[in-house]
Amino acid sequence: MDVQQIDITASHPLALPVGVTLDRYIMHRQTAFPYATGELSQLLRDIALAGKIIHREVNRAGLIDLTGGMGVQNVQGESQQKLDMIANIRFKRALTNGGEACAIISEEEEDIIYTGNNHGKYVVAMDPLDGSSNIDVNVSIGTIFSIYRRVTPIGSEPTLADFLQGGRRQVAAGYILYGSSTIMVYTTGHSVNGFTYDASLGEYILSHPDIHSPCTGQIYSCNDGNVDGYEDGVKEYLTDCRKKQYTARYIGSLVADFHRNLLKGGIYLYPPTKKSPDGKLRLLYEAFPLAFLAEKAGCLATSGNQAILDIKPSSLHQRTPLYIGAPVMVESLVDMLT
Ligand code: FDP
Repeated sequence: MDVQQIDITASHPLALPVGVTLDRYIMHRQTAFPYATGELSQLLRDIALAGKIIHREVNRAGLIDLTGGMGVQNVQGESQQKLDMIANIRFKRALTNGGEACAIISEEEEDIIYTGNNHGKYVVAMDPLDGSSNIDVNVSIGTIFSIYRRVTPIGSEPTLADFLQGGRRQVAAGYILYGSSTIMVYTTGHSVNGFTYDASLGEYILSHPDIHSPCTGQIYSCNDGNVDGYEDGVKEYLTDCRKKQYTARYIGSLVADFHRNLLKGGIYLYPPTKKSPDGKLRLLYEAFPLAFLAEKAGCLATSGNQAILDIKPSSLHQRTPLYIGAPVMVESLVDMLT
């Protein structure tokens, strides 16, 4: 039988490279810093691994009875969904087994979670699965994480002080969005990069290198049902957006709304409301990580009277108003606040 020879050169479609994997990227970045020990790299890999497991669970949730509530409330007084609990367990396990995190705080638990790795140099604040109200209806949800180098001595038991350092002390922050595809976006304080998960390979592939957000945009994102309770400046800003015929887009999953606006240019607003006079979103594991990442991508994040990253945290589950997105839009909103 004649075997036909196919000439597969490097430019042939069959020979195209799959791209840079997250592991390779992390390793490459690590070698750029001569004193890097690899512990932060390992921590990021642990988070990415837990993200793969959540991706799997989210994708089959409707098939294996993972939708719906647990019938209990979390520390925030919100009803806990099965996937919330599963994500919490997965992340705790990945970070505990990975060995680099000495403690974790999570939206799902009131107190500090001690991993037992007292020799670990890092602490992690996280919302394992954000956007719970979207879980049962196949709408995008996400994980948000924030990493600090501990301030207590290595070998000792971590304390509250390790978590209340302030947003500018984060060494890395990011999110994993489980959407039409799963993407992990993070920064270690330099560039912001996005890695799309290829489930057939089991690898995240660099798909959004060096993200720079547009300096302005035409999308505004807030819960319109709450507008009556917003302060006058916010109402005025929204009226202005409507006059300019901007586009209203609100998924109700912070990660998804943030990600869209980061790429397309826009502003996300969660002002104080009658129900949540201090704002709804949590400072340590929602606002801080997204603000850190936003600033590195050229955006701004404010509570209305100060930069989110300048807020001095005082408790683990503290809330804050949040206005985050394209700098021109955030600045013009702030100008209208009294
Ligand atoms: P959820 O309560 O569904 O977990 O983090 C809280 C959050 O979602 C954000 O993801 C989302 O942007 C916001 O709350 C939605 O709140 P509203 O339903 O009040 O708009």
